[in-house]
Amino acid sequence: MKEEFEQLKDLAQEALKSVLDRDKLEVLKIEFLGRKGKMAELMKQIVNVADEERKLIGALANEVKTGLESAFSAKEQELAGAEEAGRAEKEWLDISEPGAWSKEGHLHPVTTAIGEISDIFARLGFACVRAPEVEWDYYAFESLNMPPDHPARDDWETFFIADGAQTAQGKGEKQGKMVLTPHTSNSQNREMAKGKLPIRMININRTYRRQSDVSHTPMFHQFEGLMIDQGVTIAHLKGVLDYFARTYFGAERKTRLRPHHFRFTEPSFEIDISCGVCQGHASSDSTCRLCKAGWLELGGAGMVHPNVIRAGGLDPEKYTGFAFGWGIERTLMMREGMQVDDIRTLYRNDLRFVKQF
Ligand code: FA5
Repeated sequence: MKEEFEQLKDLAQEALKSVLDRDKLEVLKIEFLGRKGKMAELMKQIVNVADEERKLIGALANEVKTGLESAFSAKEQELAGAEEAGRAEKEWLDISEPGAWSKEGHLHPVTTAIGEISDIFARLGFACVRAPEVEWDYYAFESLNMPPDHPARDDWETFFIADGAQTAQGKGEKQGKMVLTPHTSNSQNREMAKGKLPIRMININRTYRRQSDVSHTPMFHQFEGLMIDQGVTIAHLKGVLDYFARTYFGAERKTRLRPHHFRFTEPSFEIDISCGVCQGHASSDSTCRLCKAGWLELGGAGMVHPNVIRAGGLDPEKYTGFAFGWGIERTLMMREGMQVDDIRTLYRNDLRFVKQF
């Protein structure tokens, strides 16, 4: 039996040499040292050995078993050490490396423009006010010298949202239909009716019209300026518009006032600015996708009509004033370097576009 124990020892030690991971080591350990393993099987046979040799064989068996147990535990430690070293190599952390920044959003260019425009007018003492987006016909049209069946109202291509006769019941408000306000001029009568003079206000709001093409969106923003006091003249209007154009667009951009007709101002103008896409070079011979003949219309302006001042509860003999209403998107598009040749791009939610600003 002596040889058999010696062979078992050699066999186990040979097998140990080729083991490379702890799972295989465990399997091998069970095979040799487990309860039903090779070592246990061999030890069971010691009872068959002659009495005079049994003590000797027993001692040898114990020696082989202890030797193998030590060899297995040494291998175990060796493999654990190697695993640890491998993990340290794979999982090391450079704590001096800069962290990964999370993506930061920013304001939409239209929102930024609204902030900048408000700031410029604030410097001239124009306070921000807000008139409703869902508005009574009265404030959107009638108080602005446009009676219900006046053809001029067709120009505004309005979204009507409810039958005013029903909606207004019991509310004590000025009646008429309800509309999504097609312009910010609905703030004029509301501001005058507050009776606090002089008025220098800016109303920036969303406005709605049934239009969609390269220079029109169904929802857009306007800013409305209104100044009412004694002795306000067209020279004040011109000064304010020029100050805004120079501050927002830069001294090199040109503006022009074109005679126009609005029911709520007299005289009335349209304000144009030289186009930032073609730099004002388009003419009837050379075309620009965005503008007409080098100019883009930004908005309207004029001296507030006496009927509108009267509707606001003020005396037009005593008070005069000017008003203007511009589109924010168009204003933004005309800015140096914007190069946006389709207004709808602003609202397509394409991050490749928005991230440029
Ligand atoms: C008006 O809305 C007048 N309320 C402006 C006004 C105010 C005149 C006070 C006199 C006194 P108009 O319809 O022209 O005017 O529109 C003004 C500006 O809004 C346009 O010049 C343009 O810049 C912008 N605008 C109009 N419709 C759209 C649209 N569908 N999409 C984008 N911008 C638009």
